[in-house]
Formats: sequence, C-alpha cells, structure tokens
Amino acid sequence: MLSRLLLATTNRGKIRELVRLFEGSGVELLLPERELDVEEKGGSFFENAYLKAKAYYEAFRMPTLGEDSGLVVPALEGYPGIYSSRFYSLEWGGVEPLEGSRDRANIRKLLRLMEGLQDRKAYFLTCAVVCLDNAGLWAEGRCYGEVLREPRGEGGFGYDPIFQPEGYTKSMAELRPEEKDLLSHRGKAIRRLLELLKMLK
Ligand code: ITT
Repeated sequence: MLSRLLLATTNRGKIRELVRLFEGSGVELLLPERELDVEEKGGSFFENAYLKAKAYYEAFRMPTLGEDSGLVVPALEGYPGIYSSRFYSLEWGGVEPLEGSRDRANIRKLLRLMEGLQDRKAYFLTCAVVCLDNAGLWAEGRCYGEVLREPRGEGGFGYDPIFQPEGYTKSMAELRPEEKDLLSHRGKAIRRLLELLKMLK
C-alpha cells in the first residue's frame, strides 16, 4: 500500500473530513504547496474528480487524490449536482446575491427553489479518484435523505444544515463528526478507496 497521498482540493470542509477518514490507515495526507486553478469542465462527478487528481498529479508527480462531490435533488432535475459549490451564481434558477459565505448563498437559493415542494428527496454523492504512476483508482459513495425547510446545526459544511439523512431526525450539521463520517457519502467513498489501495502491492 502507498504511504503518502497528495490532496487535490482546497475546500477546508473536505480536508477536515478526509484527514479524519484516513486516520489510522497508514496513509499520510499531504496538502499541495500551491493551489492550481483547475477548470471543472467535466459533465459528471467522476470526470471532475479525475480532472482535479490529474492536474495535481501532473504538477507534483506523486500519488494524488481528487474528489468531486455535491448534493443531487431529483425534483430539481439533479441540481445543484456537479454545480454544488457555485450553485448560487448559476443562471439556472436565478442568481442568488453573495451576502455572507458561498455555503449560505447556496442554501438560500436551494430553499427558495424548493419552497412549497413536497418531494424533498436528495442525496449527497462523492466520487474519489486516485492517480498513480501507472494506474488509477476510483470509488463512489452516496448518502440518501431529504432537504429540510430551514437550516439546523453548526457542524459540517456546505449543505449539511439543510440535509437530513434517511432514518435520522437530525440534520447532517447536528451530527457529531464521527457520526457524519459513518453514514456520509465521503465516508463510504473513502472506506471503499482504502480497500482498493490495500490491494495494491
Ligand atoms: P475542490 O474542487 O477544491 O475540491 P470545491 O468546493 O470546489 O473544492 P466541489 O466542486 O466538489 O468542491 O464541490 C463540492 C460542493 O458540494 C461543496 O462546496 C459543498 O457545497 C457541497 N458538498 C460536498 N460535500 C458536502 C458535504 O459533506 N456536506 C455538505 N455539502 C457538501
């Protein structure tokens, strides 16, 4: 199994969770010494994860993990989906003014578009891709649930305050970090990826 992995991400929420998820795995995570501006021009979570991993791999020449994730709402044609991080700024559904953080603006827009909607089903998805010298690995994880009518809780990041996982009465942002890791899309994808990494010589 490899011992070091470069993280091709600048999202602090993701980094915090990835560090927790790799704890005790024997794989040391490294942060890039400079940020690359990778255009996420793919049409799927997989393509975008691959584009990020590949760009950092080519710049730093070491095993690299890229991940693309987001919240999919079937009743909204799959939006925010691959546009989750900049959903507020999309023409689709109307641009939401950026007052405060991006996360808050994204949440305001999603709640506005879902006002009065009965079908609130949604899922988070993470696609994680590892670029190695002569190979690539990928894994996906999903977490099903529904979109709440107002934000609750201070934990996590992104859309966590308005997402309630199936079988729970708390929002993702009200769960303890270890609880989120157990059921989250990212937790599932990374545990699967670790199994695949263990199969490498
Ligand atoms: P990098 O490309 O640098 O990794 P990013 O924030 O641009 O960072 P993505 O394009 O993958 O990453 O967008 C992910 C967005 O999806 C993120 O900004 C959140 O809005 C949302 N998201 C992903 N995982 C989440 C989680 O566990 N909880 C809540 N929201 C999440």
